[in-house]
Amino acid sequence: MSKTVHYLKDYQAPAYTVSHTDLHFDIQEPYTTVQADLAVVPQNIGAPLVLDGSAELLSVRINGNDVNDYTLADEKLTIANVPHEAFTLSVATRIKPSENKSLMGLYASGGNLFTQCEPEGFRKITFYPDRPDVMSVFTTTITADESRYPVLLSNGNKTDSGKLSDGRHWVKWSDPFAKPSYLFALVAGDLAKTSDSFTTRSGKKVAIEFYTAAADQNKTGFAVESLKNAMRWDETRFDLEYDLDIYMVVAVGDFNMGAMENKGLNIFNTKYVLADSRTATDADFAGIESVIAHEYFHNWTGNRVTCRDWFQLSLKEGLTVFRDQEFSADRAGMLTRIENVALLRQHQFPEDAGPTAHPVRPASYEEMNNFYTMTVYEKGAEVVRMYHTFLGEAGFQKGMKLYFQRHDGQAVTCDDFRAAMADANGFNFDQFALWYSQAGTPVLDVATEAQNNGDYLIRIKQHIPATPDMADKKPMMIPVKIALFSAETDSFGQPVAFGLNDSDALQTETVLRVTEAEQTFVLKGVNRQVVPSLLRGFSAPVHLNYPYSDEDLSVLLAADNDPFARWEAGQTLYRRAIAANETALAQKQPLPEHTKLLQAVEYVLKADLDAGFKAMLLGIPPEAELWADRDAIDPLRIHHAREALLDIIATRFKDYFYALNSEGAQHEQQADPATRYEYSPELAGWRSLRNVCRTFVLRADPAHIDIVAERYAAMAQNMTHEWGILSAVNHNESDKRNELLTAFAQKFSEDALVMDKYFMLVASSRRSDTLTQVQTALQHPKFSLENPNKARSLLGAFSRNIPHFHAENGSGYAFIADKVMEIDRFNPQVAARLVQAFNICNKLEPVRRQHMTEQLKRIQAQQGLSKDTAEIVGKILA
Ligand code: B3K
Ligand code: ZN
Repeated sequence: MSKTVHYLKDYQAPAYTVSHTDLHFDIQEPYTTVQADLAVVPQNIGAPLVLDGSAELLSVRINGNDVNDYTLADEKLTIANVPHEAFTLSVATRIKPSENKSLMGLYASGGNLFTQCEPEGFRKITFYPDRPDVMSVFTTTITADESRYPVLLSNGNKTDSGKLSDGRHWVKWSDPFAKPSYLFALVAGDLAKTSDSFTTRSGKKVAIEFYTAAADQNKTGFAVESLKNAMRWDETRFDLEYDLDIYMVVAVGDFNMGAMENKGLNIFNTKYVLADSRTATDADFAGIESVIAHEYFHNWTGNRVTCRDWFQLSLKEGLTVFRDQEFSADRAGMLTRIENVALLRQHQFPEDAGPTAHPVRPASYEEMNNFYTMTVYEKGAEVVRMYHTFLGEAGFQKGMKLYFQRHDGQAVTCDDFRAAMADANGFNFDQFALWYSQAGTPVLDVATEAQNNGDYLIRIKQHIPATPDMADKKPMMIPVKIALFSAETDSFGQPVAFGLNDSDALQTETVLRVTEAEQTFVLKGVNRQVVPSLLRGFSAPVHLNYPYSDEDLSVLLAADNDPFARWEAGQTLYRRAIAANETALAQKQPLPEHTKLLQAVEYVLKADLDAGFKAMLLGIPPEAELWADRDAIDPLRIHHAREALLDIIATRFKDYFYALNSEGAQHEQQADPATRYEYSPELAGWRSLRNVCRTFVLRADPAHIDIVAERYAAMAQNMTHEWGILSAVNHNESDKRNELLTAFAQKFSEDALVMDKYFMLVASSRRSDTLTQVQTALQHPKFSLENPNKARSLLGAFSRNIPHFHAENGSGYAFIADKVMEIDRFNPQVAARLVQAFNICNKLEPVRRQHMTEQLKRIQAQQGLSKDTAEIVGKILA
């Protein structure tokens, strides 16, 4: 296949727009025919009309007359001569949803039909200017057999319906808000409806309808409540109300990602809708709350104001992730921010340092689906958060107001957003534009100096590492939030006030505006020994280096009033300890004592802290994070160094872990029996702490599996506990572990989402026979490679299993490469995700690099490889 690269710099406004789109779907077996009538408005008179499409074309008419003079090539329909005035273009196409395994366009799942159009799925349905800056008012009529497809849904409000003589029926939907084709949706099938409603602040009653398989209807309650909470929150925090009379959510088991914000008709992966405490973990509940909110928030940030082109994806995604993060933080508390940062570091930082690194606004792409990335989403959200950090809540909201005032109903760019933030506040964000165009995680090297006159100097140097797309980078505008804490005995751990210049009042926290390659900031009136707390709240997505002593870090861990900074101090201590282990192991020396670190862990175990926070403080940085800035990586060496630290902590504090686990149990017993096992942030905190304790206990004492197995039945009232227990015993080499997992799979064999958990456990084990068990699981009657959730659970999890994926003989790489090639034949999007496990290739030590390169070349040579997978593999091998 010839490779086409799309460039941001080549953007051109559409030559033709479509003011109205009238669609007629006639659903038959096995074909669905689609009649599309477009009210086309020439913008560039005389230009050829070019439409995107890959469906089977049946006919083309203009103003009712057949058109035969067109060309059809490379998924484009070109008509050279079209009227110079507005005209009606009618296109008929035919598609076969039951054979569509790519899950883009119109496809079948469990006998029902669903669509996924973002970014370029609409062209699989009909021929259309399938680009986000063509916004059109849609009406959609669906005709189908009534017994097989009693439910027929599309965007907007239901405006008409009727029955036909032959057992067929039809429904017409009208969406009054102009939208791009990627927000189109259609659902047809036999689905159960859960109804609710929400009254907006201005008194409008909105119908809420959730559609699921009948057997799942009893699991929608939490998602419905989450939606109502999100609707209320967006009114209070952002002054944004819902605009249609109905909001529908449909759950589907076969879905390429989490969910999709189609106007008025969200389509969701079942994973982000269905939950009860017996089958979903607390983390699943939190995930549902945030994804439901995220898709709802898109109604304004994404749908009412959309993207001019796909390079601007972060305009809607970064902003909407920021909004959902803020929502979750308001609901679940301070730990949310730490979770966001941990996720960013574990997944986005490696992306930014690897072969697929790209700016928040990419400059080019081959396959747009490859750019729904951690960079566009999570780093994009950090970029939005930085505006907030510079402007404060009030200033940020002023910017949002202006953004909607200027751009409601438009398709715009990240620069338009930046301009709204700047203009509403009189703040110069010119230099800030670099956050959209420069990839790579900036590195800040910080030094401090206390002077005799009480001045405290903070010197910050920044540099942005080269990425494959760009070598030399300019200094960026970076908000660095700081505070100082006393290191003196009489005032130990107290915040220390400072002035920023002679006239300023004293303060205890400030945001330094870093703009130069090297810059010095002076804090005045600091007349004591202090420990600086830097990058509080993780005020910018950067690496920050500062020569803290272990002593300093203990001060921050114990006394900092910023939860992120406290956690970060602990993380730094862990990182150092792992590095020290690695050196010792390499030199075949005894492991270090880790005195300071173990004191810190003991402090955490004993301290009067929120249970969830304690659990988080006991979390050791994952391997993927430890690989940052390294090359010639031996993944197993780092893995063993990390494991050794975990062993030390487990052995040393075994009694604490037993005790804390019992304390958690008591806490749970004191809760109201009716809500004891239900999701709530407080109980979730205890449950996560208990699960951390269980893991350490099983590590220190593998024989404890017998007792765990006995208690298992009593604990099996709640999936968080079941999951925690099974995760803790999952690495155990005894048969008991296999028995427990098998019993779990039997108990939940009819629940697809719990079976995903089972497959994930199988694939995540450190047991020596894991690859064999994974291969066996491929044959499990409940496994299907065609189901993305299943593929991700088993293969995605295996590709993150360090000792097995990175087995020195290359067997893990060969196995995943086989599966990438197999999946690529029918679902390129899922394959292109999975193949990114190979992103680390060029940073590996030579033997593994060689193994990985061989596999990548084998994939690259596959006949008919999708452009999705080809783009990623090409970048890794480049
Ligand atoms: N906008 C969709 C993602 C579409 C992904 C296409 N590969 C979901 C979301 O971000 O809300
Ligand atoms: Zn989104």
